Amino acid sequence: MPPQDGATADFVVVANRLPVDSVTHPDGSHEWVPSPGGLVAALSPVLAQHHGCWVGWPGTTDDSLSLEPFRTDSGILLHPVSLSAADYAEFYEGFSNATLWPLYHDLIVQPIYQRSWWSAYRQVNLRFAEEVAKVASPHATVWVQDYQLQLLPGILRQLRPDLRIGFFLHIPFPAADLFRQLPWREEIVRGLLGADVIGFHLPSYANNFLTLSRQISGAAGSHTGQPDELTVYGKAQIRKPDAAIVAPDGRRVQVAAFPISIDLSSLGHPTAEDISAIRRKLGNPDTIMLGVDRLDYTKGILQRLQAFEQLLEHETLDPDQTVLVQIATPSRERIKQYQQERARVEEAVGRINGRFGKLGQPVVHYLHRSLPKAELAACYAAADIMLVTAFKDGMNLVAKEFAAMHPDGSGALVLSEFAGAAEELSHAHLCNPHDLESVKRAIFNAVYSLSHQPEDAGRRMQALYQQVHTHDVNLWANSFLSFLTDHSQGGMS
Ligand code: ADQ
Repeated sequence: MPPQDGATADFVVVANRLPVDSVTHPDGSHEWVPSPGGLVAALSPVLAQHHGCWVGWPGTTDDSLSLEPFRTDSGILLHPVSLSAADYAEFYEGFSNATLWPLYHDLIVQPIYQRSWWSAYRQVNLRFAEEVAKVASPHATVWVQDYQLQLLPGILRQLRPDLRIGFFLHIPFPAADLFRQLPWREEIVRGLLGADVIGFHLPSYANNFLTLSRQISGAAGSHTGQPDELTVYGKAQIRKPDAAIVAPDGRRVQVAAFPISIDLSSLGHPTAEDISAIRRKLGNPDTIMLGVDRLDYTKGILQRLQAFEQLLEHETLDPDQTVLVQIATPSRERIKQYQQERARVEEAVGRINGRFGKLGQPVVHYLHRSLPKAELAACYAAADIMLVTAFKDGMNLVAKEFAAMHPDGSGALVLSEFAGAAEELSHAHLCNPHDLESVKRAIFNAVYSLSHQPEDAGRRMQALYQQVHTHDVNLWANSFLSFLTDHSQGGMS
């Protein structure tokens, strides 16, 4: 991957993270290894076709490592933006994940409003914008990703008015009354309004943004007066018209919903032997339940464990015939609330196994690590019941990955009403994670349907599979990009 000095691109993706991991070999030599993900897979064809560039932080604050731009084997230019240890603490852990993350997830924990973090957020957004301004060709299309970079569209609009700019938010957008807590609310809204198109997963998030931008009038621009009925791109029913707002500089900014999905081709294809090997390792129980999450307080892992425990306690579930596998990826481990959540989850796992396990036969199998995609796919395929009990989730790709691994209609999905995915995956056993009885009922219904109503269970899972199969991440990316092309001046053709 040789450095490519001075290269520019007519399609630029900007995300907090570059799709690479830093690997240091035993001999001390260092290498950047591409890290595959749904977003990269979906955007690779467009990036390759347009000699595209990805701008982002490479995931390390070690400034001794080379931070020159380089090309991947498939020809995508990766353009690193450096973050110091202080940036990481204040911009990433602080403002992004201890201020915005809890605020945007409906205050599951209290957001911290700290002026020094805000200042770091502004500085890092400015730095990203300067790097994008360097690599974007005249009239390039720039697609900005997620809550860490909400000021970027506005700054970029000033630095490079020739660019076509799209923004997509991967997490929920909260109700205006919650958002208005944020001391820097006008600046964030103004930053977003630098884009030509602002995309959300759901119409409700888009409507929250429209309501807010109308309330913060003057600073954020005025509404066009069109009804707030939003087109949902990439969904079967398309409702028109789109909503738009007029930015303070007179541009018309489109606001629309594009529900993200998964890359079906990168999920892996576990064999029957892979699946029975997992079931064997777990003692061949009748029912395998599975949870797969970043260890985040928004995901409702603890409540899921409590519901499982109570179902064992009341003998609704048989500990000799049921196991729960919980795979929790380490996440944001230096933030206090994440440490507390991990301690509570691990305490519950220990308690449940202490109460209901036997020697060599735990009822909860808990892994605090990331699994390779192939292994994860085998777990999805081996599981009978997937538990997705998030208190709030922009979309939740895990629910879609599970559905994709059950083309034969086997299995059942328990899904929180508060995950964006519930809007499309309405054939799941929906539950309210704030109500333990509701979670227990959904788990019970899933178990009961598999054992007593196999035809109904099969119909439900097949409907889920069809939805995911026909609405993948490529549809999402293409819908967004063609909408952006149709609703802005300039940019790539
Ligand atoms: P996340 O909060 O990270 O994403 P999610 O959508 O479920 O949540 O995506 C997690 C991804 O990580 C999945 O692809 C999953 O396979 C993978 N993963 C999780 N645990 C893993 C493990 N232990 N080992 C290996 N892989 C694991 C944010 C928003 C979501 C939104 C996405 C995409 O919070 O609401 O759906 O972005 O927009």
